[in-house]
Amino acid sequence: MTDTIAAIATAPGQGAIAIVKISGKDCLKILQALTHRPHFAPRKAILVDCFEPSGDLLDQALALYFQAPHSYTGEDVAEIQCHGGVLVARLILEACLKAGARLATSGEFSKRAFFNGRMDLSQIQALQQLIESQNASMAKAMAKQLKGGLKDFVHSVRTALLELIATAEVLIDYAEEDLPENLPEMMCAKMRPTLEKLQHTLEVSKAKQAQLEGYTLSIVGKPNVGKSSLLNALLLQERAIVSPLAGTTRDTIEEVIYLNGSCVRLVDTAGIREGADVIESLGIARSKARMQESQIILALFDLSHALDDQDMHILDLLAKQQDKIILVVLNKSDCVKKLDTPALLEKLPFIKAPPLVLSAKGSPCLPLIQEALAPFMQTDLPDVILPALSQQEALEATIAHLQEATKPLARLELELFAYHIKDALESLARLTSPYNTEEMLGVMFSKFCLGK
Ligand SMILES: Nc1nc2c(ncn2[C@@H]2O[C@H](COP(=O)(O)OP(=O)(O)O)[C@@H](O)[C@H]2O)c(=O)[nH]1
Ligand SMILES: [Mg+2]
Repeated sequence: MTDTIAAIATAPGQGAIAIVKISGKDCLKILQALTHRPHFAPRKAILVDCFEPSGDLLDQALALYFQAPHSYTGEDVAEIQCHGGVLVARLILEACLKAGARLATSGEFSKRAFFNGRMDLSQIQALQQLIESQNASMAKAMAKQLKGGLKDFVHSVRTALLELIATAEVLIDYAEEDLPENLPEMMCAKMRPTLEKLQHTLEVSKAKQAQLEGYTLSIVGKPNVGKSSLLNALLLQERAIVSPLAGTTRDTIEEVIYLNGSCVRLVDTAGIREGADVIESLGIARSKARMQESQIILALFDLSHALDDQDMHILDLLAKQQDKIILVVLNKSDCVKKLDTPALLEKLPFIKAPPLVLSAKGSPCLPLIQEALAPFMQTDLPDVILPALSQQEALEATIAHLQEATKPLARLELELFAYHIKDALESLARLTSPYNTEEMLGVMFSKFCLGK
């Protein structure tokens, strides 16, 4: 970490501004070479001209200088906010490299922040999840953890476990006959709130996993019920081809919309039916696979037709997807009704939500779907949530060690009890402090984008 690193921190593309970041001891020197300006007051936005080493002017930009240790990485840091687009930031970065910086690797700024004690592992992870978050509540929860919410949680559990060890160690010095009779119960009772807290956090974290990743919603039904029409209505654009010919949609069509505070990937699928040709059959297989991967299914039926074998086949498929959020949508409400709705619903006793009656062709569908799904997409999140698998594993290990600790208690083996609690403490520490191997840190930071 002795060299100075630089990278473009913003996404490539036609944005209005782009940011080049520099960190390391030569930061000021590079800034001076780039701008021909001798002095930079820390934490002040300064309008600068940026030059190539040849002397050619590259851009007019805003430069910000942060003096170590008061910076993101804990080192000298500079940010150059230049004009966006694909080229300007690249040229400025190249000028920085020519002036002595080295191109940063993915996540290297955050890695330096970590090694310089600016952030612990829980905060680094929260930061990554904040960037990845597809859901407003998850993003808010991660922002709290970035500020240290998870660190505080770990600290409170740690304090409780240390107290347990302290109690055990005092009692170890007692002769066996002097130990309180109810010792196992007493210690278990002392441990219980912590154990319950950890178990609850683990449960919630697993259950809310999908919220970090956003939802996938697939629109399924037999051909011609109006799936593509509904997709178009939800996207407010003619994205999919709509036609009265059965089998028009042969591939899955996917677009992301923002619904009830979440990014939702909408999937329009090929109508599911028997006896389709080879290409359509491939599309149907894909539809079924996407349906299985979805968290939400809109099951479409056509009000203008009586229930037939193809609908029955859809009903069979739905019966195998009972763990999902399924909404029955009765389409073509503008037509003469031939569908026996009560008979249909009778076959779907596992669906809790009332069916939604609409016309994909005629009426605005987005508010209706949004409202119908709102109760199932509720996003109350606790302050502490651990979306990363490695975090959940650390929590699981902590819980397992605590459970293991109760066994020697029954035999009044306090040393062994304390030993297991120490193991629990070690597992818990994986949430906030360095992993013991460089390799694991490497894996973690490599997931970061360049410039973070
Ligand atoms: N009357 C009426 N026709 C509809 C409605 N929704 C779709 N259609 C028509 O039904 C046919 C099939 O629609 P499409 O969206 O391609 O169905 P898909 O095969 O399920 O994707 C087209 O002719 C649509 O115009 C609706 O709400 N009312
Ligand atoms: Mg279609």
